[in-house]
This record gives sequence, structure tokens and C-alpha cells, in this order.
Amino acid sequence: MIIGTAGHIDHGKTALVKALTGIDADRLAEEKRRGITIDLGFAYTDTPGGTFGFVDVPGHERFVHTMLAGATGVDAALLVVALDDGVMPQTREHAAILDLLGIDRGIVALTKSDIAGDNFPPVADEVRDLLAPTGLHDAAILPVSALTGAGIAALTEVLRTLGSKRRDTTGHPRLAVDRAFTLSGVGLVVTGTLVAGRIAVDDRLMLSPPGLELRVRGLHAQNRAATTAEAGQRVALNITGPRLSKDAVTRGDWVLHPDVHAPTAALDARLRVLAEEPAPLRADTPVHLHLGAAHVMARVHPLEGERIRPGENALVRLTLDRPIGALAGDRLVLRDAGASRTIGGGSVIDPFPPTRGRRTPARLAQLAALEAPEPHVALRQLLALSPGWADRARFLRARNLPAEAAETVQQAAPAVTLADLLLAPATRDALQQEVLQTLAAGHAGAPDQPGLQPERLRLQLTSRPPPAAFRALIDALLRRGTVRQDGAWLRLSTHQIRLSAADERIWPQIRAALAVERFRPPRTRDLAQALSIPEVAMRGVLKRLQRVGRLLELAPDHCFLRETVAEMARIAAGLAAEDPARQVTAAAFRDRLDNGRKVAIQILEYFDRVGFTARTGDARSVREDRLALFGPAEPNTEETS
Ligand SMILES: Nc1nc2c(ncn2[C@@H]2O[C@H](COP(=O)(O)OP(=O)(O)OP(=O)(O)O)[C@@H](O)[C@H]2O)c(=O)[nH]1
Ligand SMILES: [Mg+2]
Repeated sequence: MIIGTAGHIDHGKTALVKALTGIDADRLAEEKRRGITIDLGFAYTDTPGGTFGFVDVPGHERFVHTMLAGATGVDAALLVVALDDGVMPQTREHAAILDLLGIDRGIVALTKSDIAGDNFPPVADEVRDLLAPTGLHDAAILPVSALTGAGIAALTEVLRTLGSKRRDTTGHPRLAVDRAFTLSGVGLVVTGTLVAGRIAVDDRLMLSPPGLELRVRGLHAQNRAATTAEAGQRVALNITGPRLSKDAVTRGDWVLHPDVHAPTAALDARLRVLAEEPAPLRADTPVHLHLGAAHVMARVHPLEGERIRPGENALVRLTLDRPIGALAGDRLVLRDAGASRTIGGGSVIDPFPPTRGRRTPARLAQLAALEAPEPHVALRQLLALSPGWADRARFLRARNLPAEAAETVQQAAPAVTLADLLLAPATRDALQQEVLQTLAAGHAGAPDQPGLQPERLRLQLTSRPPPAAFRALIDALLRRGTVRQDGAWLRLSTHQIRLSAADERIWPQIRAALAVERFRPPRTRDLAQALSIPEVAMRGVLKRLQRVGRLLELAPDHCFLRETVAEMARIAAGLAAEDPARQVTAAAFRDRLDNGRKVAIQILEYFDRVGFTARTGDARSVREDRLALFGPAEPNTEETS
């Protein structure tokens, strides 16, 4: 369990931590000289119930940003108020910050009881008033003296009853780095709170935002050497990586699983403005944004009205001066541009928001859906909105859901995966229905066409799924056999192409012309002349006749009757059968067909292309089992498709 101190300067936080643990958390020379805390201090004490880790923060008004880096990720607060001083400005500010961070367990220690006379009742009242509207309204208030030790035992007892926060141990690991140093003989060490997941020695993780790969060489959890650490513990990691050094690490960075490395410079959040604020928060206000242990300048843009009044909460877009690591549910605190006071805070709803249309009703509805804390509820609500799907990788990353957790959430939502999208099963089914209906309508409108080209089909769908998801949808239909693909065309498996009446009228003449010298039929131009049809029109007719399987174009502009091709294939097979080497040569084939060397070779090359023959040197072997490629050798006037 990790406990964070809070409270006004000089009220006795560090002295109290020392009384509880025996450890002086002020380790810097400057801290000792000035008698104040400047940087975060850490102390641990073992109790029968487990290890208590204390994060000791500075109370000085100039170091509130440091207090924020320390307070993030603690389980409970130890709010310190000196009995001889009472509630002071940073008592108020720290209490507000604890509340904004969602810290709802804690104890109030009223320190310096040895010099406070009978101040306890009025100061306790003051504190109770301060905490009444916060998550700490039920916190016990105890008088203590770090000097005499009075009340320390009782304080320890109550601390033990607090219990730690529930942590997400199933997510990818995320450690909010608050310190980095090098130890001689050990190397680079980073420390921080593990807010999610587990880390084990030898894990390959990443320093984010810099995006530097690293390996965990060793670790301490709650100040003890260990092989694994889990969410909720304070962790020190000894890390190494090719481009890693102390200078590469900044307080506020994350050590995390590469799948959740996605620095972002825009966040959509629910923001509460403190009731004590003197004026409404206006659009475009510059602020200090604190999230995790990070701290960055940002601007606030209310998404609904133009301003947010004190005490109100609202949806906002935060635009950051530089990208930071943030995920949905992360708490954030805003301070004014001069860093003199805390303005408000809240939590991230969408860490990867769209650039455009941020205030549209559709977008606000999405945010309302995403605000549900349970991921499967958020997903269900999101998928019920237009357009009916969500980017899978983005949703899972924002919610820190690794594969196994993703499956559970998808089942509970429910949601199915279609390429890179998530959608409700009903939406997927409706899309498939629409594909089938659109194909059917297309066939009805153009019976002489082989079907629809995929992109044409996609654009005809009312909801226009993105290309990859559309492809996955079609693939499923192809696997099921309901839809077939012929070259560039998609069709219902039941669709049979039909020639137009005009094509049917001209077919007997073409057929007769091609049959005269069937092994060397006229080419397109000659055919057009012979039948007095413009060449372009003839080419179109021939193309359609090929589609219904009556002709085959063996060489450019050289069509053969389908049954003639079948006959020639049989002839090739026969020649091979007669040959001692079981092969057919171009010369033998030409002699049998009497159609000239060039045409004979073109036919054989066509056979090669479709895998009926295989060439070795001058001769070819024949795959007799593939004769069916060309259909029956007898003329067949039925449509074949
Ligand atoms: N008499 C008395 N003095 C105390 C007690 N606790 C702390 N002090 C004194 O108060 C002064 C401030 O104590 P710290 O523990 O440094 O105060 P702090 O809250 O950590 O101060 P910052 O970290 O700078 O905000 C020191 O001189 C302490 O010796 C106490 O219980 N009784
Ligand atoms: Mg201190």
C-alpha cells in the first residue's frame, strides 16, 4: 500500500513520516539546509499486514507540481495539519488535488499536539468543513506529535485499516516514472508507481513518449528485490537499452508495454472546475496540465458551452504543447498558467480524439458513450451510435486491454472484429444483408453483367464501411459460398449472366464464322468486316460472349469457340498419348490442326498459361486431368457461367 502525504509547508509531514518509519525522506543537502522538502521523498516500513510505502511531498506553494507528481497513483492520503497553525492555503489546495485525483481513503493527522494546547477541537472542525465536500469526508482525524511520539501508534493502527485501491493487474504494464538515477555497478534506475499490469525481470518494455526500447534487468517492489511487481506497488526498475541513458528519462515519462505506447497531444476529458475559482473558465485558457507524473502546458476548449462556471463540470478538449502518455480513465489536474493555484481536474475520456468535428452532436454522443467506466458498457454504447463501428486498436489501447481482456470485453459488449474495426454482431449481419441485397439488385438491373466490382459495391452501401472492413465482410461471404468472385467481379453464387437480345441475335452468325475454319478462326477485325459490324462493337460482343463462356480469346483479338478449344485440348492430349515420350511438340500440333506455326504456338502458350500443358524445351507434357478446364468438346448452346 502506498500512502502520500499532503499539507501546508512546515506542518510536519516529513517529521511524521520519520516518526512512522524511522526514515528521513528529506535526502537532499538543500532540503536539510533549508529545513523544507523540495523533491519527493520515499520511506517504507514493514508491518504484519504488509509493507507501507510513503511518498513524502513538499508543502511549499512553489512545489505543488512536485506534490502532484507524488500524489498520483497513491492508495491513500495522509493529510497533515499543524495544530498550532490550522488549515492553510496548501492544506486547501492539496485537499482539492486529492479529491480531483479521486483519492478517497486517508487519515488526517493533526500534528504538533505537544505545543498546541487545546487547539484540537477547533482545528478538527475546520478540517471537517474542508473535507466535507470531498472523497475524504469520512477520514479519521487524529492528534499526533512527531516530537513526543504521542498518537503515532494509534495513527499506524488506522492506516492499517485503510486498505489499498483496486488496481488493474490485467492491463499492459504502465509505470509513471517520478525519478531516474544511475547507481554505480548497477546502471540506470527509474522509480515510480506501477498503475497497471505486472512487470517481471527480463520484460521488454518501452520508455514513452520518447519511444526507446528497454529491457528490465532487475527490479525492486515496495523497496525489496523481487522478480515481479504488480499494479499498486512502488517499483524501482534497473533498465537497459541501446539508446537509453539518465538524460533520456524525464519525470512524467512512462515505462510501459509497447502496445500502449501512443503519445498524444490532445485529450477529451470531463473537467470539474473548483467551486473556489474566482471566474468561469473560458475557451482557449492556457493551463498547466498534470497527468500521472507528467506536467505540460495545455489549452482548455469547452466542448459544449463557451465557459465552465466554478463548481460545474463539463466536457473539454485539452490541446497539449507536447505529446504525453495518457489513457482513458487517467486523472488529470489543471493549474493556472502562472502556476499559483489549482483550477480543477477530472479524467480522460478519449486520449485519441479526432481532430475534426470535436463539438458536433455525434461526437458529444460518442463521448457520453465512452464515459462509462466499464469498457464493455462503453463499447456497447459506442457501437450503438453512428457509424456503428469503432477503430479496434484505438479502443483497446485507450482502455489498456491486452488480447485476453479484449476478448472478454468483446464478448460482454458484444462486439465482433472485422479487419481493424469493432462492431456489434447485428451491425455486421445487417451489412452482410445489404451486400447481398445490393448484389441482387445489381444483377436484376444488369443481367448481362457478371456482377459488381468490389469498390462500386462498397460505395453503394448506405453505411460505406472502410475498405479493409468491407474486404473482410466480403471474404466471409466468399468463404460461406454465398458470394463468388470472378476476376474483378463479385456476384451472388446464384447469379447467371444473360446475354442481351441483340447479342443473342448476332451470336449464330459469329459462331458460324468462327466454325468455318475452326482451328484458325478470323480475328476480330476480319470478323467485324465479314459481318459488317463496327470493330469496336464487335469487340464488345466478343467480350460478353467470353464472359458467358462461349468463346475464349487465346491470343489478343483472336477468339476461338469454347468447344473448339476443348477439342484442341483433346487433340494435344491425344498427340502426347501417341508419343513415346508422352509429349506434344508444336510441329506435331500444327500438322494435326493445319493452322500455321504461329497460331499453333499461341494456342499451346495459352494451354501453358492455364496450366494444361507444361513446356520443357521444344515439347510439352499434358495434364490430362485438367481437360475439364475447357468443358465438353461438343457444341453447347446453353449458357455456361
Ligand atoms: N513541536 C513539534 N514540532 C514538530 C512536529 N512535527 C514537526 N515539527 C517541526 O516542524 C518543522 C517542520 O517539519 P517538517 O516535517 O519538515 O514539515 P513538512 O511538512 O515536511 O514541511 P515541507 O515538507 O517543507 O512542506 C520542523 O522544524 C520540525 O521539527 C511535532 O510534532 N511537534
Ligand atoms: Mg517535508
